[in-house]
Amino acid sequence: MMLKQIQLVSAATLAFGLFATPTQAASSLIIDGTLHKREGGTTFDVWKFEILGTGTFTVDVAAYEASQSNVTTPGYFTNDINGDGELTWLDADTYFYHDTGSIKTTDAIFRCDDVENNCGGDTGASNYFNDYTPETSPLTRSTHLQTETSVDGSVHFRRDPWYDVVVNTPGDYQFLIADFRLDPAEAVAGINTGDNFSAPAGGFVSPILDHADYRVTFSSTDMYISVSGDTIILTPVPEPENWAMLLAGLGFVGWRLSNQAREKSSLTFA
Ligand SMILES: [Ca+2]
Ligand SMILES: [Ca+2]
Ligand SMILES: [Ca+2]
Ligand SMILES: [Ca+2]
Repeated sequence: MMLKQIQLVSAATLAFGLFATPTQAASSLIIDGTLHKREGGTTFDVWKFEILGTGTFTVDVAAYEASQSNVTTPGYFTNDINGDGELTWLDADTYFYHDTGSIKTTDAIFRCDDVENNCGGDTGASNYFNDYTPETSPLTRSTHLQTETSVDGSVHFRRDPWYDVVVNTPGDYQFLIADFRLDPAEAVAGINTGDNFSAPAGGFVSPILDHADYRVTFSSTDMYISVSGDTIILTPVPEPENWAMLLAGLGFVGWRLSNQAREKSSLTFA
């Protein structure tokens, strides 16, 4: 079951902020979800991405709700991310695919598993699929660094992917989130084969092993982010000169509406 929570700025505030300082424009979207243990493996979630122009956005995953399994280990820390009173362990692994109506191995674009691990490597070229490289990929990603401080409440954030995506080619894509590792063949088959949620070695009574929660924060400074059902929509923020035209157009519409209202009221009261 997927739950969506949208952080919205009022249109008036956003328009004013953009007009005053276009480079400060910010939009973000938080999605929550739960993966489940099934016979043969674990489930994964697919979120569709409708990207309507070029730009950049950030993907920040929070999934681990405890820093480690043993409450007696120094540095033990928890964060009940979704506030459901449970602590679960999901070693999130994420992918972008083309969206051609289903999941095919030939649609896979790239993988990002952790912060600075399986998300670019030294050359930035690893974990791209189908012969894509950072130079040719329709979406290019670069991982944030372990030296950076978590900004989304990740307690084991090295294991929670955190990366920036450059949209080189707008289009329809799919964002897949899974536990540990979801090979393209497993994605096609619809089950993360042989997978278990990271079972704690000790310290927890009755650990939760049949499901695990995640939260992903998408943010952008040059694109609006919205969600409709399981489709996330990214729309480029208009350039400042286009804003002037847009606002002029809105002014014209407002003038027409007020004129119409005046005409209507004069008809009503004539
Ligand atoms: Ca994170
Ligand atoms: Ca929880
Ligand atoms: Ca991971
Ligand atoms: Ca697997």
